Amino acid sequence: MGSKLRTQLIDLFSKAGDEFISGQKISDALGCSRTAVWKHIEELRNEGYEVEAVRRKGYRLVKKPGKLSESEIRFGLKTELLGRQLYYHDVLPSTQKTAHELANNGAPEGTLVVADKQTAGRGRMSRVWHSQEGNGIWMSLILRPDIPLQQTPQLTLLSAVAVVQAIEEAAGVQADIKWPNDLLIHGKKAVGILTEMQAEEDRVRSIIIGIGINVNQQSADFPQELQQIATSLSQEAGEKIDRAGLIQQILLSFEKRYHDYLKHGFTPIKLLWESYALGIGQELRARTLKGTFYGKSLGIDDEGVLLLETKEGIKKIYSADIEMESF
Ligand code: BTX
Repeated sequence: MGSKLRTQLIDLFSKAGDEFISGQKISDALGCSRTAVWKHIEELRNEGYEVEAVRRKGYRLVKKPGKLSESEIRFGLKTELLGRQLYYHDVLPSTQKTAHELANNGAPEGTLVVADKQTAGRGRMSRVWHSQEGNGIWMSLILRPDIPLQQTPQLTLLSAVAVVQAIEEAAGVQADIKWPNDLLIHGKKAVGILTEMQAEEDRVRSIIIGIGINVNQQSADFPQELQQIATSLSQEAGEKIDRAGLIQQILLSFEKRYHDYLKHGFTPIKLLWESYALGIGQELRARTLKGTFYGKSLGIDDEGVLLLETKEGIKKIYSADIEMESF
């Protein structure tokens, strides 16, 4: 099925909710014959959708498949912008890499790349991000805000807030933010966020936000070296979490926060961020490329930079790995 027709069909079902839609109505909306409608519905069924067909009433979508797929992410998506351009792949080297290529080729703001598995998932500083199939959310979002370069760290913090809120909403689990890009649950990493940008002179051309979430892994699914430091949402919630539903919730919560940000600036995000953040007022160690600094965390400044009160005075930390006694 052409992806445009599929999107239209899924949107129709999505809007209809529990109601039946007649074959005629679908064929009018899609601009194709009744036979073609039937074929498209067969294809949805092959993807794992349960579509009920009742004579004289029409069709109704009863159940979405458990597998992650483009249709499943689209079905019921409530955003206006984020995720409306969607690229889903079963396997990719890295959604981040694909999103960079799409952004270079002019992909619009809100474009989302999702993969069920990554073979070369990456973290910061070329670190490896373990991205097994079937259990995680590995996705990259393209934004094109008209902001100066030095404000881009704010979007990492905005992403963290949006994801924490979505996880709470969709999985009932409360995660904490560890500056700048980790979400921890009971001290273990469940989410990593990687913000990269493409810039021209001193303006942002695009920002690519990579979000990696351990959703349904069991401890044994992680490689040995991660088993003590990583966790998944389902381990914490005690039940399986619907990945497509969580992606939709993240996009919705992200879109709200992003609108707030473009309209009212960073202050509302900063306040939310601080309410979820770990370690403000605590002693910590920040390992940066320029050396390791010790001091008390004073939180973040208006640009999203971490402020550390060291013996030599207040130090601004732009990028670092943070360690705290209490972790
Ligand atoms: P980071 O550099 O802060 O964290 C990377 C470190 O986290 C690794 O060195 C390892 O210790 C640990 N780690 C690796 N995989 C996992 C995992 N699945 N769960 C918990 N801990 C892990 C964090 O970087 C940013 C990660 C972003 C990942 C997304 S996924 C979608 C997008 N595509 C892509 O290639 N990267 C991003």
